[in-house]
Amino acid sequence: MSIDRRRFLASLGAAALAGPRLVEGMAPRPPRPTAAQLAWQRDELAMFIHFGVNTFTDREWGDGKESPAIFAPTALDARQWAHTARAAGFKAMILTAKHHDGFCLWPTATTTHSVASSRWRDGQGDLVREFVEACRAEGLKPGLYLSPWDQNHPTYGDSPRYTAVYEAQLTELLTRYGAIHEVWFDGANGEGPNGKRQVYDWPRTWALVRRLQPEAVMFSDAGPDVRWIGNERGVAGETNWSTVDPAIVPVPGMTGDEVMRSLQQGDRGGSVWRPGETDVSIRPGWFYHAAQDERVRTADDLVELYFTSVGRNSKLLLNVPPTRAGLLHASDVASLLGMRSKLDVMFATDLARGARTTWRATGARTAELEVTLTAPAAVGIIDLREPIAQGQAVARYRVEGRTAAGWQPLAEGTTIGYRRLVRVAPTRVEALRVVVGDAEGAPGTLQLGCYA
Ligand code: FUL
Repeated sequence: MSIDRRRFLASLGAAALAGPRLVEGMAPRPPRPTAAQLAWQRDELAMFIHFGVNTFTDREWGDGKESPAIFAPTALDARQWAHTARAAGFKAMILTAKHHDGFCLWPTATTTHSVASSRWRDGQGDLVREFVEACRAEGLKPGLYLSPWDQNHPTYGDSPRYTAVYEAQLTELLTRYGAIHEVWFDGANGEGPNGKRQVYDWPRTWALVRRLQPEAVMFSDAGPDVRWIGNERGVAGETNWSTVDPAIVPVPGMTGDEVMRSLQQGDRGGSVWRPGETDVSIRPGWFYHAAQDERVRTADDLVELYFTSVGRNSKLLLNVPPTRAGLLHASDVASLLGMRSKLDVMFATDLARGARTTWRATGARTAELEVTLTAPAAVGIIDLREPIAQGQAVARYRVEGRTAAGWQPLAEGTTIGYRRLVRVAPTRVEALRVVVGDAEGAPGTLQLGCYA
């Protein structure tokens, strides 16, 4: 789907929300996260819920011609989704309030193509409300996906008219349901029913969201708050800066090598803080298909995704699509809970607890951390963190371990950021040393944890 996603051809004319303006004569301050971006990153895990008419047509993309009557979940229970998410250690959940087919999961005044025209709950249902209430009941932060591309709405492609409809939909979603923590702007696009192509006004749309929900983070290729990681495989860049040069991806849906590189890796020295979010599905598709019941990722696969996303300074947005009944499938639930217990076991005992730690700058952009364990231990995972509230600095690091035979190199890499999980061949060490060989400005004191 990543190729289709790239077919977002509209809106290339829109200007980006620029980064901080430089006051003449002042040194630029390194970009730092807002409180909302910091909380978003620390949550680590969010669950994505793709649900809608596609669930009932067995398709990945609808065409907007579906009858609302086909939307008929028989046992829908958003609490089961939220309960599972919480039990698996997720902190947030994002629902496709509207996918590309235009079917709205809440009763909207902008179209009759919604749950109100379905048989579900006798046409009285509001899935966005049930979803948000389930999130709150389980202590999860709710987020909403509202596809810009809409194959059903007659105004689509008639740009100012559709922009007004899209804004009215956002206004409903962001004023009726209390705090919404993330607003997800997908990058896929195509032709509208009238054959015209929609030209978006992103700065205007983003400003509306900012006004209605100032604490929400907005996701898209171009942020403005968090960016797409550039693939749907669950893999953040081995190098991953949370800073970007906003001129490289000014609007969602752009293609090209430099765009993809910037999404994957961010930009060293970039003027804007825009961390990457890694979205991937637990199944081959984003929507539920019974034929994929045997192809659910295993608990081990999910642990691997944790390492290639959270462990690379990103956040994992893992899609778990409800069945036609409106429930998460037992196999998916088993993998999620399996992942949780594996992670809990893996990170149960920090072998660096109580260790003696020294941190010293060795130059303007270099430093060394030394951690002497209370007792020698076999180490297989090293957990590095930068104090990102102050920004992100480390550009190259090396980890060494002091073994019975003296200091040995264990691993090396580029960025650290919020969190870098490094797996090494289990090695018995008395002490660990992290040598920062290059940084963007002076690196802040690193934190190190280590696990068997
Ligand atoms: C893509 C969409 O086209 C897929 O259907 C899915 O919603 C994914 C998360 O984003 O761009």
